[in-house]
Amino acid sequence: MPDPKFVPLSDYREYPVEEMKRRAAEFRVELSRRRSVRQFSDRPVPPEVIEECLLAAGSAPSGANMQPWHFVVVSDPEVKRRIREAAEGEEEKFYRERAPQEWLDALAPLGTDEHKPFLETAPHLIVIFAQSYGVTPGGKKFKHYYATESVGIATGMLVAAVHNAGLASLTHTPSPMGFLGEILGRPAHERPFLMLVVGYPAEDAVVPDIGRKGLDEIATFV
Ligand code: IYR
Repeated sequence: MPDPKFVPLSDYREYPVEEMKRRAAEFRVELSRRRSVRQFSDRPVPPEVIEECLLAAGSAPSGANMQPWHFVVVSDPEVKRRIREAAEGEEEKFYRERAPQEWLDALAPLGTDEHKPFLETAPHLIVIFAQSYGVTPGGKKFKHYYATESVGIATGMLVAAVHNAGLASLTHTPSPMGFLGEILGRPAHERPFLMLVVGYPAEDAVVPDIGRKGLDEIATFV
């Protein structure tokens, strides 16, 4: 095992307390403006923006720094069409047969159904894969620690980066999602984690009239 190597923490920045408070509040307000959008414009998005957002996501912390994620950016209309077809097939079964009434009741305020036209309208679908293990160039497998947690963090950072760039997104998880690995030809050690639909919102986009929990509901201070 090689000895650990260290470098100075040269990129850290401390802010004066007042500035720290202002930055914390401003970031909170900025992130609070994010909404999950289901009506997208087909307007193209500069590819550099997607690339920057992916690099931001890839800076997430991960178990043993294994970075157990892979992002597939789908922009090809034919591949989007196949994904929509497969997703709507699963969603139809979900809404008609699989989902218990309790789940359907919980989804009612969102007004969702099996139709997913945004999977073709939006310019990009970013399919996020989690790798439960890595493979060396020689074909040897090695375990990825906390892969799910790590990929969840990276996905959250991707959602924030996309919002910060001024684009809308939707976290979408058709269930089961195995078809994504097949359509996109991903290796066996990758499982689809989530699909992020990305683009400009449609001009007439609407969002459900739902709220967020307050601090006293989401946090306890001991
Ligand atoms: N995957 C379905 C159902 C769905 C499930 C949850 I949990 C949501 O937050 C929203 C939808 C769909 O996309 O319609």
